[in-house]
Amino acid sequence: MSNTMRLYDLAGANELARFSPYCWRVRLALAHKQLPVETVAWRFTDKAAIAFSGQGKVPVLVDGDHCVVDSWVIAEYLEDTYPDRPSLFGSAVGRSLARFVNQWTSETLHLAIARAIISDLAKILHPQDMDYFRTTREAAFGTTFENLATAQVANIEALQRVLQPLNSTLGQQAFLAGDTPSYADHVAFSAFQWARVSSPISLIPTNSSIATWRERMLDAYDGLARATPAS
Ligand SMILES: N[C@@H](CCC(=O)N[C@@H](CS)C(=O)NCC(=O)O)C(=O)O
Repeated sequence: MSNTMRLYDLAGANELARFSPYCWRVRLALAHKQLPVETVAWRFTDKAAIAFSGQGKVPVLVDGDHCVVDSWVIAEYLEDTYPDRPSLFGSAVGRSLARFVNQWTSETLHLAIARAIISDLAKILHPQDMDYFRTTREAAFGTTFENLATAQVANIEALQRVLQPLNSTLGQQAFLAGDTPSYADHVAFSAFQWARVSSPISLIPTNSSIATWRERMLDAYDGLARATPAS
């Protein structure tokens, strides 16, 4: 496999605005495993650029002759292909529990965050993506971005209830994985990185356990996530 992998990574109008939570999971996993990567800025409507992967979503990771898609599949690929590097899961039990965090984040946390930030996110997209994004996401949410913007305060309040178990857990330990971060942290934190890059609104109280953990994750891996500017 090659020394430097290639990651197709979702970007906004500003090429530095890398906002995909799924791509962030992979970037943090690669940093954790100390594997260098070259990212390629990709937009939602650049389907032709990733047609070689056989599907239309990022992350797409190219490692030598291997092309791997889907963030969870990529995490398992990295863990199993590079077992001599720091582990993403720690153990078989850790892998199974990280899978739960993966599913909870994708199926519950993302929806709650999206309702709060999507009207802001729509404004940072590349112009070529704006119509596509509005059409597909308004259909998915069954309402307009304008209606979601009007309900932003209520949606942020609803998010706090979703976040309660995450907050109480992080009140008792520095990271979801314990004393140091691993893939469960990469997954959950990437949702907050998505919000940070996409929207100027504050989703969590600054004195909360999640906020303290978020700062730790922004500093992790030599400040990889912090190096991407906030919205
Ligand atoms: N299950 C996939 C989800 C990937 C995904 O939904 N990626 C979004 C960007 S965050 C995407 O590429 N969407 C393309 C589109 O909506 O057309 C994973 O974990 O990687």
